[in-house]
Amino acid sequence: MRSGYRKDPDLTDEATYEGVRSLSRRGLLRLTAGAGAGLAAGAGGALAAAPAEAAAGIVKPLPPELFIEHGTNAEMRWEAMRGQGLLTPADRFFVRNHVATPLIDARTWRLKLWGSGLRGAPTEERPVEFSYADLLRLRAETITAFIECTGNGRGFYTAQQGQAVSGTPWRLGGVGVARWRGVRLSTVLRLAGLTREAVDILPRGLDAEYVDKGENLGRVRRPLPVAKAMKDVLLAYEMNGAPLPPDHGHPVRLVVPSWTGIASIKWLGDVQVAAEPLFSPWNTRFYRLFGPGHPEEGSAPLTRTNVKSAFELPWDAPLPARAHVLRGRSWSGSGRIRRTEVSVDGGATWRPARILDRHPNPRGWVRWEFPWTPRTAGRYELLARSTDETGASQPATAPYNTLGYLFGAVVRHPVTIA
Ligand SMILES: Nc1nc2c(c(=O)[nH]1)N[C@H]1C(S)=C(S)[C@@H](COP(=O)(O)O)O[C@H]1N2
Ligand SMILES: [Mo]
Repeated sequence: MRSGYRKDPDLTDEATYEGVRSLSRRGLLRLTAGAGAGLAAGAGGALAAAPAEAAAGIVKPLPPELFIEHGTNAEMRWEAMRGQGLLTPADRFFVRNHVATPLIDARTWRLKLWGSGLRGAPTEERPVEFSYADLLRLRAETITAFIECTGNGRGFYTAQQGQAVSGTPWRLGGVGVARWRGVRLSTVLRLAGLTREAVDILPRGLDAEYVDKGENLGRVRRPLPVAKAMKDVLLAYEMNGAPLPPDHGHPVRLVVPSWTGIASIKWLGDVQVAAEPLFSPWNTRFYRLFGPGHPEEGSAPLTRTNVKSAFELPWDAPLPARAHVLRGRSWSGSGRIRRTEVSVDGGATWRPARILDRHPNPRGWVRWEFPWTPRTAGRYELLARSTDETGASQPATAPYNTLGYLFGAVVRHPVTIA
């Protein structure tokens, strides 16, 4: 996103703020009608297609050829990206739900901002409010960015390193890249009267309260520094050119580029803005590194994701003994991928893959390919490792942490040549 920050009117001025925010009645009706029509097609279609016994709390269909179900979550099978363009279509984008997808009516939905970091310190009971139509009326921005779960690859701590960790044992399908359209969070924060004293915000979802081992932790919410909030965060209402689907945060979610997925709060309901640091279980008890080598209270809260690479192949793929072009993708929360290498002999020798995207998106992934003609039948392990623009690469082993976050080691992908 380009910075349009300075050109905006002085929105800390009350009159300007009201002028920009309030809609003419005609404009409001037009926007609401448009949004309503889009929603009927989007949400209604997904609901109608969902089988009655759909996985716990997920609205969209989860055909087994596209997804692996993990309780309230669904992981994308990597072969589902084969033949796709840069974007992950919504029908195969992974879903990570702490509880269940709520169905929210965009016409009555309001985004509420409150707290000591806003001018006049509006309270939670009397917040600054924005309707869906208000947001549609503000200048739209589009970004292409991945969202990746912090636990993506967690299953390999156990499968590859023999270590016990807690949490969903994802393979590498807890990631997707979409084109998100919405309003910059910075615009809305400034309209709401952000002060210089504000340091943290706390966006909170409208999904049900999360109960962890019998303890009610309240609704999903995770503090975000104001500095990141003002930099490149989007209040997204569209995904890949369609209204945000229910499972991905309808009507509005945050998209926090390059940061761990939990930052991108779905079904956004309210945002506390504070002049002091904020805490929730999602930046104290979860989403830090715990275990040997880490302080008792854990590492600093996790922010950027690490480098990963995946083949667009089924796990344990049976392949005929002939010429193949292996394809895959690599991504990093620290910027562009510069180099990808592949090994077809279990890591003994490596050769460069051909990067297919000439101008890699620092917030997305790159596609690559590698020709391979296996001569003998049997089981092989395919490995891919990448290096990003900061020089960060993928080690052979991921440093252990009890919650199994940030598995950035090279994954050994089994295939059988028949
Ligand atoms: N309100 C709310 N927001 C949420 C979550 C959630 O359970 N509730 N899960 C988070 C996590 S852990 C991830 S990885 C991403 C997943 O986004 P997706 O389901 O659209 O792929 O959403 C984040 N936002
Ligand atoms: Mo996540």
